[in-house]
Amino acid sequence: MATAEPDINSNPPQPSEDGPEETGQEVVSPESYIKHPLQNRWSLWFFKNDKSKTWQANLRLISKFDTVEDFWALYNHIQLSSNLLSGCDYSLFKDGIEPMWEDERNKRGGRWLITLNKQQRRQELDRFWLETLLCLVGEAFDDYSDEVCGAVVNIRTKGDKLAIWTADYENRDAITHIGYVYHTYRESV
Ligand code: MGP
Repeated sequence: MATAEPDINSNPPQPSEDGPEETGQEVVSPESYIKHPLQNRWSLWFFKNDKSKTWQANLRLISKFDTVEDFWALYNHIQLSSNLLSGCDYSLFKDGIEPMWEDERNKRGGRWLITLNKQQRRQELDRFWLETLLCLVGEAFDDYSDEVCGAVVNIRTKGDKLAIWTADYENRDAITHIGYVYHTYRESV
């Protein structure tokens, strides 16, 4: 797990009237320097449609993270989906699962797909994608979160798409629950 080191030397604490004068040391709560771990480590991938290359060769791993802070650092650093060129994708998958049908964990899987109309790119795409990301990293699917492999946003001229990829097309309870939570989460935010 990645954790931040407390920077104890750069700003030595000064004894104060109400502080612990005896030792000259300030007690720093771990909350202020330990990052908040996520249940899973996640990988963010980027796809750029270069027709001279194969589909797989156009896929690039951007970064991995496993803490709340590193998720936001990455999210705030990259372009919003609505600023990407048509033909591009972002994919967020659990570490160890590649964002493609061929991966062992996806082979028997399916997806919940949301198709957007052209106006929704400007008005809703970025919010929907952020909500999708938060559902994943926040493990919003209760007992069925293990059945989630990842999520994809496709930026397309014909209409953008968002999807959550699930692991087993035969696991009816899991698929229904994941679809229900995904739908109600988006409706409620
Ligand atoms: P797409 O990017 O999922 O959707 O698939 P798009 O561009 O909206 O096209 P449509 O077919 O849904 O209308 C486009 C193409 O990319 C596919 O037909 C495949 O050739 C290729 N492709 C997409 N995915 C997700 C995969 C994958 O997982 N593995 C491989 N090998 N090719 C893929």
